[in-house]
Amino acid sequence: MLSKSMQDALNRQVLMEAQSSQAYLAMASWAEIQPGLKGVTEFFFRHSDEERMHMLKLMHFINERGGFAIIPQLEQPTLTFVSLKKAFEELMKHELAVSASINELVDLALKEKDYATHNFLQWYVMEQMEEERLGRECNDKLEMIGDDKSGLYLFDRDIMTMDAGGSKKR
Ligand code: OFO
Repeated sequence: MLSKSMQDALNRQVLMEAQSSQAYLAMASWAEIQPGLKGVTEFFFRHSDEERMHMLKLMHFINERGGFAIIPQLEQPTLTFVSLKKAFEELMKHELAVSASINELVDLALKEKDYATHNFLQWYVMEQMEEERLGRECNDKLEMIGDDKSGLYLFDRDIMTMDAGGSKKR
């Protein structure tokens, strides 16, 4: 059985994953109307779906452990970006905030000696490591590319084969 404090904290994470999904959905819609960003568009759509899956996984866990998963109200995410680089910088900032939030949940689980939740959260710890790695890789490449159009062309092509968040692990 989840404690009230753990249940509330997990529900805050449900909100965070839902916000992540919305944020990447907005990036996908923006990318879709930019010329030549087909690969990036697919990447963001896929990433948005993965965040929704992260949210659902949390919801099932909360409900299965005697709690009640709350469907959160969402804020409108950023809709437009001055450049692809800015969109990926935002993605990276977002992922770092999610990692910090997961770490706080792990802390709380340990403090409460809630080992089942602690064990459940390890999947998210690994997932965030992967997402941070991927975010950093994209940001580094875009930094290198700058305004070079052929570099952007290759980035868009390559991102189609990059793992958008460890989907192989599921
Ligand atoms: Fe849910 O993994 Fe990113 O945010």
